[in-house]
Amino acid sequence: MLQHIDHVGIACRSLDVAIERYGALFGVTVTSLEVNEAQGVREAMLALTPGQAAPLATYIQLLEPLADDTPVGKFLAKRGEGIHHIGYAVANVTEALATIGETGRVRLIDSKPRHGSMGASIAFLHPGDLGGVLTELVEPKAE
Ligand code: MC0
Repeated sequence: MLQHIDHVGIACRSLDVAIERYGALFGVTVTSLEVNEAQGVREAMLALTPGQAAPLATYIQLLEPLADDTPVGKFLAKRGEGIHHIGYAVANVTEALATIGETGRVRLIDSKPRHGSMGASIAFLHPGDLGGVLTELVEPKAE
């Protein structure tokens, strides 16, 4: 079901500082910069495999909260900067949610897909049922 790591989400206080750091250290550049009001973030996607077709690409996703009372804002207050979640690519997020939901072993934060980075359809699974790892299913936008 899980095809590859689509992205690693990293919570940061300043997106600009984090983008500069990753560029200076690793030479990675911003593929996409977006504000996602529903998720409460300003975010940058930095491709590790530039040139790959979207379904195969892997990204570092830098996340800056839009406010303190957002998921990333609360995470920063409790834990500080660091890895916030892992996003796995799936072929069909609706089907993946249904299959995982049927197990009854994990709380589905999203029962239906939501809008994610770069036009992807996404859904989150609760970290409390996944060994403390906030897990995101990502169906990348078809090319
Ligand atoms: C919270 N917890 C985490 C966590 N965030 N554990 C691991 N990783 C995280 N990122 C833990 C807390 O430490 C706490 O554990 C418990 O979950 C409850 O935390 P809370 O601070 O009271 O927060 P809640 O319960 O209000 O919300 C937690 C929850 C939420 C994971 C349900 O953050 C959520 O819905 N996240 C999914 C959406 C999201 O993260 N959006 C931002 C990225 P203890 O042990 O103290 O009880 S948007 C994005 O990434 C998009 C745009 C994209 O990829 O395309």
